[in-house]
Amino acid sequence: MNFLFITLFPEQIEQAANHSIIKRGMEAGLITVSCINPRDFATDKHKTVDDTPFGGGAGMVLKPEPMVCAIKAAKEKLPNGRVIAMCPGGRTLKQSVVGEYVDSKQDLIFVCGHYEGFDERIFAYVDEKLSIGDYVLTGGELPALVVMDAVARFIPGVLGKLVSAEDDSFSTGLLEYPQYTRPVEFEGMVVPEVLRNGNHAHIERYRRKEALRATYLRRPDLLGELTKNDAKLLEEIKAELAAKNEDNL
Ligand code: 4FN
Repeated sequence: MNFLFITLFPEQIEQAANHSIIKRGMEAGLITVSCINPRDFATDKHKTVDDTPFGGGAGMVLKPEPMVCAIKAAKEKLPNGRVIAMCPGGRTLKQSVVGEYVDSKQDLIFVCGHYEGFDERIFAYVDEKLSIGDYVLTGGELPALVVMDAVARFIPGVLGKLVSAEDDSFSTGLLEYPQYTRPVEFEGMVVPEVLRNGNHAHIERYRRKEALRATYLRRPDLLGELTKNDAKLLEEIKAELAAKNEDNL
C-alpha cells in the first residue's frame, strides 16, 4: 500500500515515517511513504503558496493553483489513490473508517493544510474530508500520520508474525480489560486471583466482563447490539454496581 502526503513540511512526515512499525513496513517493501510539496508548483520567484483571504480577516489561505497541481501530480503517481483532505470539518476518524480504507485496497493521498486552511475550490479535486477529532491544530500532518498508522497495521506483515491486527485485543470494539504482569503484588495492589489460578474459560469470561464494565462505565456510546452472553454479563455488572451504591449509603 502506498501513502502520499501533500504537505509544505515533508520533513515532518519523513521523520515520523522513519520510526515504529511504519519503518518496518517500508523496509519489508509492504508500504511506501512519499511526499509532494505544493511549493514545488508555485510559479512566482518567491514560491508563494498562501495569500490573504478575500473578504478580509486574520491569517493566510493556501492558494488553489499549487495545491491542485500537487493533487494532480499525486494522482498521476498513484492513479488508484483516494484523495483525503485533512480538515476539522471532515467526517471523524473511527476504527470503522480505517476498515473502509483497508478494504478499499486503494492507496491514500493525504492533503495537509496549514495557516487558516485551504481555498474552498480545491475540494473539487478531493474525494473526501476527514478529521481526527475536535481540537485546534497547526497543521494536517499529524492527523494524516495518525490515519496512516491506523491503516498500516492492517497490512499483512507490517505488525510482524506474532500479532495480526484482526485478532488482536483491540478488535472487539470494546475498551480493553485490565492487564497485569509480574510482580503478583505491587505496592499492596494484587493481580486478580482468576488470572493466576483460573482456567482458560474463567479467564476469558473475566476479561470479557471487565472489557464490558470499562466500556459501560467510561464509553457507553461504544456498546452496540449485545449478544445474549454479553447482556448477561452486563446485568451482573449493573447488579454489582447497585449493591456497591447501597453499601455507600
Ligand atoms: N486544523 C476547529 C475549528 C476551526 C479550526 C480548527 C483548526 C490546521 C489548517 C485547519 C484540526 C483538528 C483535527 C485535520 C479546529 C485537522 C485539523 C484535524 C486541522 C491548519 C487549517 C487546521 C472546532 C475542530 C476545534 C487549523 C475545531 N483532523 N484549524 O484546527 O487541520 O484533520
